Amino acid sequence: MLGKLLDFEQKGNQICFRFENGKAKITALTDSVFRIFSGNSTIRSKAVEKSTDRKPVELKVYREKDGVRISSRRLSLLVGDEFAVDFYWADGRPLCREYRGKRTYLQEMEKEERELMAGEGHFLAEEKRTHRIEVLKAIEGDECFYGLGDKTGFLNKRFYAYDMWNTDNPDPHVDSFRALYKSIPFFMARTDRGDYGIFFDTTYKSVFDMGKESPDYYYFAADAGNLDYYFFAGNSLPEILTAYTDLTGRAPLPQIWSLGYHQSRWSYKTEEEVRFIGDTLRKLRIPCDSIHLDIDYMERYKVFTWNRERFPDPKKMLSDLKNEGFKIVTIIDPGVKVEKGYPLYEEGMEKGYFVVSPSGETYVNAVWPGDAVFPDFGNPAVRNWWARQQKTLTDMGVRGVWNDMNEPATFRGEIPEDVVFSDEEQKTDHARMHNVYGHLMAKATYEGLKEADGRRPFVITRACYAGTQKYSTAWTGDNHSIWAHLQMAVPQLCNLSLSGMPFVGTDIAGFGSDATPELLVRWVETGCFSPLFRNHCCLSAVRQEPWVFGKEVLDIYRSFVELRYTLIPYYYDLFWEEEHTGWPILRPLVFQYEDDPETWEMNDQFLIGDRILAAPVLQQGVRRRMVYLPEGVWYDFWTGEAVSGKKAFLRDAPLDTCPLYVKAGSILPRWPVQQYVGEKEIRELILDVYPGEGECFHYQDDGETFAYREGGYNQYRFRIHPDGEFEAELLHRGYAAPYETLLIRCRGEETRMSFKDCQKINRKLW
Ligand code: MIG
Repeated sequence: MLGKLLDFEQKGNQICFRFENGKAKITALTDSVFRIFSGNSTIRSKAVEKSTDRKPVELKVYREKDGVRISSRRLSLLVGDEFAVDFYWADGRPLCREYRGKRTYLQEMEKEERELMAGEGHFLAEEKRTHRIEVLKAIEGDECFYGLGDKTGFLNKRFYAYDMWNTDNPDPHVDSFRALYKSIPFFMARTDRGDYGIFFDTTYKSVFDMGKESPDYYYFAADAGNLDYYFFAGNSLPEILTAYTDLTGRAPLPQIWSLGYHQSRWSYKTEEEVRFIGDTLRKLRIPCDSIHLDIDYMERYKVFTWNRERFPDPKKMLSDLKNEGFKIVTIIDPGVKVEKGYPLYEEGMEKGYFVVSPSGETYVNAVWPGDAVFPDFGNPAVRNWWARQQKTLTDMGVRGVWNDMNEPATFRGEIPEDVVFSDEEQKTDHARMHNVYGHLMAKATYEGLKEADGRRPFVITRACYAGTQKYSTAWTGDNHSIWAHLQMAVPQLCNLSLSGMPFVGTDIAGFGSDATPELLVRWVETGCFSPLFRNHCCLSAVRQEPWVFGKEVLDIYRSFVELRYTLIPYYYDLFWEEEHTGWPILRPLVFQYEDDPETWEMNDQFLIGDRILAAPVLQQGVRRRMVYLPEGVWYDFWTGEAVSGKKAFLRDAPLDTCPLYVKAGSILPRWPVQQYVGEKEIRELILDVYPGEGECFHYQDDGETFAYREGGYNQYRFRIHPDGEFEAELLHRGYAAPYETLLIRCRGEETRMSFKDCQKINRKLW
């Protein structure tokens, strides 16, 4: 396409190339992060909001026989004809090279065969073979690919192909799906030659074929937009994720209550029902911080309204629930009902805030309220307008906003690609803005909540693009109450985590289809560890609140919600760490132990931070399972037994047990069980110490404001040494209510220590 490489010119970190048929450039962000670009530079990234101008990078650039060599201290790139870019380590070992052969297309069907198959009802993906932009990279060893957002299937994406096109498909999501609600065109490759990541920053529909078409190469491609990708080289997956999230942003520290339990259903339809849910949770002593209101709280599905027949006094209801410790989260869809006299519709029409068809009239499709129009979130004025609407919710006492249907999903077919959307000051089309529609809606919601409420916004979104983590948490949409979806939850959440989205969860016990008692139990045993911990369910499905299947299920359910509440300080520490490093909360084993090949395809175990390993039961009727522990000594969370790792073994897992292991040398900060975060004033920190060598940085603040950004937090360091010596120290004091005592639990013994004066403590524990 670009043809022969003619010449180049270096300006600081940037090298511009002239080819026979066009221009291209490569920019060094650091000595291991490079941006590869060719195209129309007026498109502004939606993922990368901060400037990519970085400190000068020491580069040597010179002509070689096969092209232009760019060497940094860590990497060496060879740029050749057709803008082929090979990445080598500085010592010459190859890391990721362009595939120079021809593509070997997958078998094509005759037109007649396609028609016959379609006639029988087979769904056939459109066959599109070549793309305007195609980057082919060689597969040269035992590459594993991770990331790519919320795709179905397993952890390792090698041999599968996906589309990046935000899609709402209510059928049960299975391995063969090419797209779901989120488009995060970023993956990491673990190879024998080192690790790297690639972020193809295009909002247009793109394709990622990770070796399905051919075992010799993988490719990413698109038909519009720029050739624009970032290459991150690293010694480890954590290093690459840090670099990727440095570029696209990190999830900010959340309000701590949002780490508690959320109860939801489509829908709690009346004030009476919402109060009943709240009362029942408290009566049965199931800790819970939040109840979610689905579309039926609105008046005929009109966003930012309340149905006053069903909810006569929402302000009073929310305030009563607040006194019981409940925060209310309300759903908001993007579609605005077409209705004369509905202020949001009228105002948006008057100001031209809705997307229009190419001939200029407002584009109408249908969603829940019937005919609806769609805010043009690419226009900053529309985002501000939408942001201001959040105040109508916060004024009622709403504490979080749940953005649904923002792919955008529509009932009368997908919005045509040529419908006119804004991209900031430019006019463009749906094809360019589709994949960022939810991202921009979440951004407007975040900013509106921040302005109206002042506290850290709590937003949940279904559709995402790369970088949405800066504004919102996400859930995996309409899963089903089937065992296959409980199994898929583990790799799906791990891959979202590896795509820069740490605050994620599935609908506990499944959305569509009907849960069984056993499925609910096993799902809460797994899902209580997801950062976003919400039980949610479809209108048409049997109820799945914790109490509906009787006492045995309820007692087990409660015990896992309680377990989560005791671990909230640990989760909060992990979010603090994530805001600084980009490391997620849920981690596949490969993230911490990539030198161990056993971890590369581990789909049924995961880590919570670096200290806890969960091996949940994911199959019906199973009462024991195989557990694999990586190197080192681990302690069985339930029995305290020490087990040495690098081996697999069978562990009993009766219905009330999720096998859990804690790494030797871990210190787990814990709190007593509360019915909601903040129910008790906690001035004592529990520290579970697991013998070995390790340290724990523990973080504490007011749990809701941005004061921490000005130093309003406490940070502690706890250490355990192999000889039993324990140390505690307050490293940073900026929050007025530090812990007064520490309760140390180790080897079955409890030791309480005064920490009143925040003096440095040294104590022998054994
Ligand atoms: O197509 O608001 O994924 O969580 O309960 C249904 C009703 C629209 C889809 C969401 C689901 C929510 C439901 N919504």
